[in-house]
Amino acid sequence: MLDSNSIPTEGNIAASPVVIRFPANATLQVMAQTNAAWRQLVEIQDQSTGRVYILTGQGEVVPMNLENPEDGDFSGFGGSLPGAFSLSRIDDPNEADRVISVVCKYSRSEGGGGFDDYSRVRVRKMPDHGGPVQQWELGAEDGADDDYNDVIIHVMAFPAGMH
Ligand SMILES: [Ca+2]
Repeated sequence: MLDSNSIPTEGNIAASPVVIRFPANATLQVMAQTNAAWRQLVEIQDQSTGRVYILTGQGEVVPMNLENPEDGDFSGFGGSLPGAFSLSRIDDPNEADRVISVVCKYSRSEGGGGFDDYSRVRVRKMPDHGGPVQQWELGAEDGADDDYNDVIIHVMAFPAGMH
């Protein structure tokens, strides 16, 4: 397990799950797309709420589909963008941090299911230039060509007051 607080800003390659830690009072926006011939699946677990978000997709430059939006705790922004959703902030003052874990899998089968293989994931903490928004980019590689874009996940944490 890789904690994003302990990695440098340049690319790190990790096995799943990748862990991202951000302030609990931030709203989180997640955007995901595929660039892959094989079907891709992303499991994002919000360790504060226990909720798990399942994204699937396949093809070149295709926004991933959130399979279980009924399970979400969403804020009002971001949900109208293809491949994007936003998690509401936590107002509990005792919770300083919030953690999500991300697992990327893929399937070589043509039918449904069969997500038996784990991708490698490269994580970049994007420079914040002293600003309040924290950003991460995750690139998953399913082993076909080492370009680390089979899934691209962009995570942004907006501090309270910005949304
Ligand atoms: Ca690839």
